[in-house]
Amino acid sequence: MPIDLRSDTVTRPSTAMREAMAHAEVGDDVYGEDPTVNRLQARAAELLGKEAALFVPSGTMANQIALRALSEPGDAAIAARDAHMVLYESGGAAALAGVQLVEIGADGSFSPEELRAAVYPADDHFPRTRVLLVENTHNRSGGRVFPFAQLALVAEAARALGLRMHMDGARLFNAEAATGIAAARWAELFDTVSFCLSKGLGAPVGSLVAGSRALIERAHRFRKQQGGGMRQAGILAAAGLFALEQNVKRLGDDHTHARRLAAGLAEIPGMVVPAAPETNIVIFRRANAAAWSAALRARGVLANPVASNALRAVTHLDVSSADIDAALAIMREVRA
Ligand code: TLP
Repeated sequence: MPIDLRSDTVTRPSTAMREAMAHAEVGDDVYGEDPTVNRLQARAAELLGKEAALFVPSGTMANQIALRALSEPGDAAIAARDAHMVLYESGGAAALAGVQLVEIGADGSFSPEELRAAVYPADDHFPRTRVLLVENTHNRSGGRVFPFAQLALVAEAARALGLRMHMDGARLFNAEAATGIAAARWAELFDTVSFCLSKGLGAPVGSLVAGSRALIERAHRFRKQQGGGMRQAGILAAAGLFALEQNVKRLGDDHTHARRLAAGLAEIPGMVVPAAPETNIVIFRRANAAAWSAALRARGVLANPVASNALRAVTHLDVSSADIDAALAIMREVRA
């Protein structure tokens, strides 16, 4: 088996998780009759301190239906530079919500001043700026956490500007593990919050989006419209419930592994690790990233290039501390 550091999405369900899936009680969720989906949605709402939550197939759909629920076509939404919703959702904001995105800040965060400066004037020439999108942790900057005190100020400014707020919390529980600030406290600042079960939490499929009952009812309609109405989805929700029960508490291990990996990489000549990882993502610079990645692959270590001179390595529950040592030993040897 290769040591797969391409993403925390590559995890495979454990035997115990598969057991839970095999025994899940199921029904038709389009009729709202799947008891396991209903339990997962209630648990997610409770964890995030929201009235309701909706189970969806992917983080991308969670983000897209939340944006669609918070806006109308022709609106503008402000997002952190290089957010997943800007870079990696196939233009979904434009295609599905009809929303124009405006990027601000750096490394996943920004100030209230930067936010205010990005809002279009109230004039019929301009799109109406209606939504603020925050990604926490921020993937492309190496799993950075949005500093909580700064985010509280940003949220206050956003409210004063009449903006609605969505958090792409695909890795929200990593932010919780890194800061000790509970997911519900982060979520309190937002109208809608999504998180993924299929990344560091180790489930095969699924994300949730949470918010007020009214917003989740509206999101429910858009889930159906975008083809996300699933039937006996309890078999997947059972994996999600298992993940929330068993795998949130171990996320700190992934962060320890990421820091060890980053420290080891920083000692290899030609490698630049711009910042110590705060969570489970290490972005590092090296010339000829694609060629080096291919040479690593031949030795059984997988890490994706994210630019001509940068790579990403992500730790997760299928990577042990011995795997980190083995990966580093190979990374020291491989030249390209
Ligand atoms: N990110 C994936 C790729 O799409 C880049 C990865 O390997 O990291 N929000 C954030 C912050 C994400 O990182 C991702 C997935 C998503 C949303 C989308 O989740 P899925 O893949 O379930 O649609």
